[in-house]
Amino acid sequence: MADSGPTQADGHAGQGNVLLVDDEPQVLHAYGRALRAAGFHVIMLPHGGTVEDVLAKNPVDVVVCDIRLPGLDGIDILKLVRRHDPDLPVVLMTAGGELTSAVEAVKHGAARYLLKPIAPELLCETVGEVRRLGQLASMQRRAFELFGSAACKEVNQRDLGRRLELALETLYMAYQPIIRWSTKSVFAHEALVRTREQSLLRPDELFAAAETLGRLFDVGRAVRRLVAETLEQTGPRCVFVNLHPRDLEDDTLYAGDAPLSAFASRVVLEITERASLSGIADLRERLAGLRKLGYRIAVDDLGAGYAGLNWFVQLEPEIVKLDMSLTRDADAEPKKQKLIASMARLCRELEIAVVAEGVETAGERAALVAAGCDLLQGYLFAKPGRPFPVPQLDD
Ligand code: G
Ligand code: MN
Repeated sequence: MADSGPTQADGHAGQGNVLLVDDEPQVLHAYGRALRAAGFHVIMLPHGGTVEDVLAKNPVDVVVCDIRLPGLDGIDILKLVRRHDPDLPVVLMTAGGELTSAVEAVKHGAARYLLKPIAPELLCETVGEVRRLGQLASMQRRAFELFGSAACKEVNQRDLGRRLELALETLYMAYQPIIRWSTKSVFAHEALVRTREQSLLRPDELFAAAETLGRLFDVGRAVRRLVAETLEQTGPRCVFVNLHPRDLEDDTLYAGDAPLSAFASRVVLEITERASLSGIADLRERLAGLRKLGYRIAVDDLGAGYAGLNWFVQLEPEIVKLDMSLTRDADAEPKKQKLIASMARLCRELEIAVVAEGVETAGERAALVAAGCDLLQGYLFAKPGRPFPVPQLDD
């Protein structure tokens, strides 16, 4: 059918490609001519049935479309164009002042709404203008795709700063008892950092956020201040405090007037074996400084990381804490139990105290005790809680 196919009206396409849809042949040709004269390349359609096909095959910059058409009307075409390209401008034309259609047209994102008869200059000017708007829109979209993720990151970073601030404001310490099984008594408590900021509930998330923002020291200082406040209010208790390896570089840790320094003789600083100590300048002097204040040092999570002999030699820990991966199912795995027994024996010979962490079952407890571990910590006795949870010490 000759009248259902697109009619190519070749001009030089310097001004861009226009898809013109109108069911009145004279109007179609008159507007087509005007646009061509203004330098547009024009594809003319007498109805909307093939719009999708034409859009798929031709680079179209602007769609100019009558609102009243047989079959698909202007609004249908507008919706169809939006699905195809969010930035392709559509100019709708109508003979009457159909207000509802005008409102709908705007709602669906028509760029302009023109009342017929339309002066050729106004048509060309409008098409030229919306074409530029469309180009601008697609450029900004491309820019967002290219650089927007960086911008998003920046926003997230800002958001992260706010969330870390909230986390610091709502920081508190939970305490979990460490049991001396032979006397069924509490040997010490481990202080574990907690926050009410929902997005940073897990300590590893909290520390990752602090590290990203270069605020690790702020977390460490807050922890030590909170522990000091609690120690000030209680009797002679020993508390284990986790130290981020980078905290060793915080000079306030060594200050005699720092909040926790007053209680150093009651504090064991845990340094995890999961992290590296390499790169910490003057480690030996720093450790000596801590001991001079009265702190003892524990290797945390032993068996979970890569600490070698050198690490032990450097830290000379008073205490080691066996990682809970060693504790887990120790009663069901004789090899594990043997390994724990060897480690406990070596530590005894070196006069290093051993704490087995993560004890969850009576079976694990029995296996650990049989392997020579007397200091035990885990959910079996008490979960971490407000100072100070009462442990369950029944057999
Ligand atoms: O790395 P560190 O040993 O400091 O980690 C102690 C963490 O282990 C705390 O978050 C504490 O809540 C958790 N924890 C303590 N006891 C148990 C336990 O018996 N089982 C498990 N799965 N986790 C425990
Ligand atoms: Mn710990």
